[in-house]
Amino acid sequence: MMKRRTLLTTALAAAVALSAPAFAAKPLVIGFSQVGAESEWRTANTVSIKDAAKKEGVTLKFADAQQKQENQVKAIRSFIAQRVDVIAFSPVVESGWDTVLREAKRANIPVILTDRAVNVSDPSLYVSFLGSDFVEEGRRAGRWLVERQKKTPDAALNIVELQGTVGSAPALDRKKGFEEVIAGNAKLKVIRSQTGDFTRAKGKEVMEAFLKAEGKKINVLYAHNDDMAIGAIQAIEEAGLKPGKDIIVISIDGVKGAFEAMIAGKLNVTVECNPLLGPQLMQIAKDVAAGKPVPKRVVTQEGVFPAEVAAKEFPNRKY
Ligand code: GZL
Repeated sequence: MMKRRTLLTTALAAAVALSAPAFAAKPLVIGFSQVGAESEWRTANTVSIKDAAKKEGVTLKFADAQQKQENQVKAIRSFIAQRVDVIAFSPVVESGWDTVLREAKRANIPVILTDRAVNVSDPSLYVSFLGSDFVEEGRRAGRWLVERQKKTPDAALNIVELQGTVGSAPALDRKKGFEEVIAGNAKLKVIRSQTGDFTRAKGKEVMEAFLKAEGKKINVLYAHNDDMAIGAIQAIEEAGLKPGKDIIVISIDGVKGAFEAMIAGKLNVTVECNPLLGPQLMQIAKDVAAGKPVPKRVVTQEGVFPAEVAAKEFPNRKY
């Protein structure tokens, strides 16, 4: 009798185990507020984040702010109302985030910064910042030019600068790093500096104004991203000058368009700024949600690509 009862109990337990659906953990829900779609870099960044979320089975609520801070604040408030597990965003500008990030903190929703930094009074308002060192990117651009200038030691080089979005971390820091390196070099002088808002159209428009005002006095263009450089290259050609020769062109990002311009001899160097942050973002978000410690700062690894290596490197480019 005992034997039969044990057999029956075992059979019942097996039946229950087989029939009960595997207890699937609820998928992680991340609310992501993206700057916009202003550049090749941004497009690659968005693709990386969406692909990584899909691969990790993360539910991604994605909002494009069209480069407006008020849209990012609205999106973050919406994520709080939806009780997402984690909020991540690339802040379009550095300041103006304290209030909404305090609301996220009060709601116990951790915030991860990707790509760009914020200026907040309380660093506990975000758990981690994953992105490039923009000051170093500006230094790398400056170092390339200092070395280039040594080839013509007696020539003074007048530089025009296309800055990124006003108030954004990459614009502030890339300007700072570049100036730090060229400071004290009497042969290198920035004669005009204005924002092109990281877009091709605005970069072309501002370069046209620079050319109108300074004409052949311009020896170098330093653009805070490849998209503005590519727009400026069109303006330089339309002015009857040769970009990459009559005007040295230096830019940052390392997108495919920059490699194509270097191969065509129209761009002299691009400083890489890696947009492929998706996998690292998903890992940090999962760790945060699981209550694991995460690094406060994760700096992405990047290089510098002068025109001489563009053709060889191009097939390896992932964005
Ligand atoms: C840099 C990123 C910048 C890129 C631009 O991490 O924030 O914004 O350099 C993009 O191309 O628009």
